[in-house]
Amino acid sequence: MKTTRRQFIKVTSIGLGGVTLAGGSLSFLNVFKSEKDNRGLDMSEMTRYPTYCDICFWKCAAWTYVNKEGEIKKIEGNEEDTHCRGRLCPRGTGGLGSYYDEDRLKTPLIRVQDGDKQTFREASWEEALGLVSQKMKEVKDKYGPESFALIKHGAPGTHFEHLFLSYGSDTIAEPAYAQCRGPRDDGFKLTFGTAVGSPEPTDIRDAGCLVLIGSHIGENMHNSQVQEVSDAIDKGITIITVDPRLSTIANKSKYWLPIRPSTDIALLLAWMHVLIYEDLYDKEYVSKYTVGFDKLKDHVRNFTPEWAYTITDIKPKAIRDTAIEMANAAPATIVHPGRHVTWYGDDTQRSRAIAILNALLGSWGRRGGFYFKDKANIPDFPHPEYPEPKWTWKELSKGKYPLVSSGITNDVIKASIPEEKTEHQIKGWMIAGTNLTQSVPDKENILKAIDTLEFLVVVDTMPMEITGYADVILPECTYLERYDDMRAATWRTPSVALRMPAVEPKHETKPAWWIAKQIGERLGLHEYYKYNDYTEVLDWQLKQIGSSLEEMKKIGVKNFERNNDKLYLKENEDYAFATPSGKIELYSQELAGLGFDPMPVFTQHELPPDNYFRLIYGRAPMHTFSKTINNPYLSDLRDENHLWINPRVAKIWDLKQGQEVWLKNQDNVVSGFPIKVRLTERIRWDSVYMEHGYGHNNKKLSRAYGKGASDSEMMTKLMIDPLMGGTGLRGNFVTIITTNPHKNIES
Ligand SMILES: Nc1nc2c(c(=O)[nH]1)N[C@H]1C(S)=C(S)[C@@H](COP(=O)(O)OP(=O)(O)OC[C@H]3O[C@@H](n4cnc5c(=O)[nH]c(N)nc54)[C@H](O)[C@@H]3O)O[C@H]1N2
Ligand SMILES: Nc1nc2c(c(=O)[nH]1)N[C@H]1C(S)=C(S)[C@@H](COP(=O)(O)OP(=O)(O)OC[C@H]3O[C@@H](n4cnc5c(=O)[nH]c(N)nc54)[C@H](O)[C@@H]3O)O[C@H]1N2
Ligand code: SF4
Ligand SMILES: [Mo]
Repeated sequence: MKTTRRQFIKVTSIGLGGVTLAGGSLSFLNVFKSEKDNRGLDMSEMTRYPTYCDICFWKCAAWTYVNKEGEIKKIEGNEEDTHCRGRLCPRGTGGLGSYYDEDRLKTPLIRVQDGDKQTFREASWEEALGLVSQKMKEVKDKYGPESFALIKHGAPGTHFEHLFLSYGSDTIAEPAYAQCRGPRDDGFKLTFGTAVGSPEPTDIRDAGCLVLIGSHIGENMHNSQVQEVSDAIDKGITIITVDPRLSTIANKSKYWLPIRPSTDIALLLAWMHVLIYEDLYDKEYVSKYTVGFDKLKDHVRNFTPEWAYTITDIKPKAIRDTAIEMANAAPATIVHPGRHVTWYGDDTQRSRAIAILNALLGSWGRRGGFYFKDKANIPDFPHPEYPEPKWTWKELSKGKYPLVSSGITNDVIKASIPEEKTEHQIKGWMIAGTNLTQSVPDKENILKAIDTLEFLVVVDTMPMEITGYADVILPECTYLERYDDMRAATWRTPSVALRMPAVEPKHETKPAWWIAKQIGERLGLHEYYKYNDYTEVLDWQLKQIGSSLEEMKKIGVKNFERNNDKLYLKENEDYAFATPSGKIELYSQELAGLGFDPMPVFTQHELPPDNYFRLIYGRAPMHTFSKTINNPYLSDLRDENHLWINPRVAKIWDLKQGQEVWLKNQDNVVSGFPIKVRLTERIRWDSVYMEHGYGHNNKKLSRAYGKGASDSEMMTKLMIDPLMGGTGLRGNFVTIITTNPHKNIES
């Protein structure tokens, strides 16, 4: 087998015809508000099995319904579950499409050389697992286990993490950090001593005012969060949305502030200025719980709304009025920390500014602000200590980014390119549950790394782009066909939820726990796998917390009393925050010590050059990233994205509604596929917007191939956060091409 110069293998799949769901396509709102049985299914004929949804990371507990013929008919929210309150979002309801998708990976595949062409051939599990463990052994013997990296996301991650730690490698990274919420969690930790975490401990149900900086809740479909916002709207909450685009939630807000993209820190500083200089902040809270107030007051002295207006495009009156709204509702005011916050490279500082604003409003630890979260502590199944690796992900990033707190995908990628001459070299990758070329904006380096890796194994459910580069593809079964770890996420009250198979795995697919164990045993790590079946692990763990697998199979989700009675701070109570000073750090001594700005400052970022627009992007409500675009039911809801353009711009450019255009970015990268124009006043003139996840270029994805354009493809400029290594994605500019730039090279 040739292991260098991997060609990306595209094989046109043989279509088996779309699988249809009784009752036709899913309607977005109807599904979200669906009543049981609205498709006339005879429920008495069904058996239900508990699961928690895997279509996104909100992990709603649900029931999978299977008929007498053993067919999955529907998935419904578990009424007892706080994450979903009995209702799934459209993606969760359409989740069974991931099971029925005829394009699924079906058997292990091994790359082979056929003349000058490379292709995949089907292989038995025995052969594929043998090859993976042989390669892992080889890398361990030649370079040390640390040189085999795991890049993972989501459910399969924990199973392979255990495998890698047992094998001796903690060279582990995932896009959820440097491409998602890393800067937010690090920024809040610097300020309050606690990361925000997931789900966010925002007490929206009791909030009087909600400020959303970009966060497009409603398109960002995190279930109970959307439900709490929706209830709060009914109760008359004041929403202030800062977004260059009239998002769904901006449309429901009392104030929409269509900010010039990249200038949010100026607005945040001006809000601080108004709260402090107009005496609107929570004085008692600030004096009792914070340090550095006088320095902050000095710092924001000149950051008036008039100053911010010239930068942000937001009128001084709007800035004052919204600050007053926040103060009026405080402490039941939430300045939402956001979630995908890797925007402009100063994201930890923007998150700090958001945290500081919340501190001035006294909302951390207060009803209607942020509650103190709690969770069920599930112990690890007993195993020997993990061996101590000689180096880990930390050594790849720590010297560069002093506050890095999790593995950075881009640093793992860099350390896999010999020309980069990094101190530690990576030779093999396992990729599980992340479509790296769509989710990590470093395609050139990804391809360079892949070109020289000694071995690449991908564990996925679908023939996604990343599988095209693998030496071995291991097909995982979907979440509806497997056990996984218990869900024990943080919340107002602790809970656990079980995922169990509703049906046997289709084709030759297998669960991640099984794949990891098989590889582990081939590597001689039997001591770390002292069970025959994962049910033994789950039952043991559940028994430690007063439940059992038998009980959980019946109820699916179990709610517990809080371990700690403190949901909010008590009136005037003494409280030590987990920061170096024990206080909320408005001024960060830690940042000052590291030579960084101890309080957030505004930096002017580059604005789009003439004839270019800033490329901004967000979520399609019925899709999750790139992974659901091929889902038969969800693709039915929206199978392509559109390019939002302001009509005034369109007039100058002579663009028509629905017209196909191509994009070219500042580095002359041209989009592979066209995207249709959507003319709308809902976007500023200086930006264009598209939903992330589309523009698949693997022909094996029969529904998703060539539909819409990929935002990732246009992201060749990264704005790196010097504190923690986050990759800001919004510094890319695009111009519009109206004639097909690929015409001459198309076959
Ligand atoms: N349906 C659905 N829901 C999801 C997901 C999904 O894939 N599908 N993914 C989940 C995950 S993992 C995450 S991290 C979250 C992400 O969701 P959020 O954290 O809510 O969203 P962001 O990606 O930060 O922001 C997108 C919004 O920012 C606006 N924006 C662009 N530039 C700027 C700017 O400079 N300033 C301001 N103020 N706004 C700007 C865009 O117009 C857009 O409305 O969504 C979660 N929910
Ligand atoms: N351009 C751009 N890049 C982004 C973002 C953006 O908005 N725009 N968003 C960023 C954010 S916030 C996040 S959180 C990341 C998300 O990044 P990723 O998690 O990488 O998202 P996906 O592209 O959906 O890739 C998920 C992969 O997991 C596979 N998969 C699905 N289910 C299973 C399963 O059960 N088992 C296994 N083994 N595999 C499975 C899918 O087929 C797919 O290949 O992307 C980040 N990158
Ligand atoms: S929010 Fe939707 S997609 Fe995410 S876990 Fe819940 S039901 Fe599934
Ligand atoms: Mo994310």
